[in-house]
Amino acid sequence: MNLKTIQVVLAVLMLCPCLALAAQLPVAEISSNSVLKDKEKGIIYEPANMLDEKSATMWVEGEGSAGLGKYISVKFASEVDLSKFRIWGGCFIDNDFWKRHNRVKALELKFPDFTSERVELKDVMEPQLISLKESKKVSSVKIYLRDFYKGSTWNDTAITALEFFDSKGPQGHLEGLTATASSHYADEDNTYTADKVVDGWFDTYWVNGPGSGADDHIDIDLGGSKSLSRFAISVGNDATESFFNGSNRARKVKLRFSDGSTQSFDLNDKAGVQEFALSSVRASSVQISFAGIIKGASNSDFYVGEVRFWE
Ligand SMILES: [Ca+2]
Ligand SMILES: [Ca+2]
Repeated sequence: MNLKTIQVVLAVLMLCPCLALAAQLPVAEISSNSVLKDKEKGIIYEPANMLDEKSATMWVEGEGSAGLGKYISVKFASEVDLSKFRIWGGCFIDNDFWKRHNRVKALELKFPDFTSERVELKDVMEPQLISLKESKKVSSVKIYLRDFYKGSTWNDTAITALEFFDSKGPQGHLEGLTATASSHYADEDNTYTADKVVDGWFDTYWVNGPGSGADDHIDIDLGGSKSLSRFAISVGNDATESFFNGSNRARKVKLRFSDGSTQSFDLNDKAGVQEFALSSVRASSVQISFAGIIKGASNSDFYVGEVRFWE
């Protein structure tokens, strides 16, 4: 196991505490026989980018063509019951970039027992959950690019994220949450609105409006009454260490649940997602506020990348 492989496994394990319960299948190694390298910008569009839960990182095939016939090779940590996979086909930075790149139209999954299955994707900027005709007991799979929707600018086919599941998945953190906030940093493109804390990407952020963040709150609608057991949050701009230190963070996070109860947690002043076990509580919404604000070195913008809840 090389260092990169270990990093991928660790990243997946840290992001998915639910793994012990299966549902999402841990990937031990991901590679491709075609990778785009932008030497000028020093960017490698490597396959591990599909596992990092970031919208601005992706795998891109490195051919002059659209890369048809090239493949992604996935090795699981053990033998798994592969039943479904979820794919973010194309470049998910924003709608403009999504249209400019090729999108995936058809894939062929080849299994170690020499069987295969072709699947078709819609041309929509949304994750697509694909169920296999029958679940396969495998420790690896190869995924071939078979067809594409043509981008308006670049003949590059991108995949931003991939997830694999057994028949029980997806069964991780709650999905389909909505969020509003007491304020947000206003720019033309609505880059920093509250919905960014529940969009699944660690590299998209809610940023507060005026003030340090101490007077702000985020309201999460859970989409129904849920029995909550666990909570995770990513506070601060974690794009780089200097961005992280440059902006405001917080020492404490407080959750006020729709039943009126509250729970507070101490935050470490470090980039990345932090997880907490909740005292069991049933709620349909949660208001999140912050205390113990740490001043940024270069600005007083308060960032939150993601908020997650588990039943
Ligand atoms: Ca990514
Ligand atoms: Ca986000």
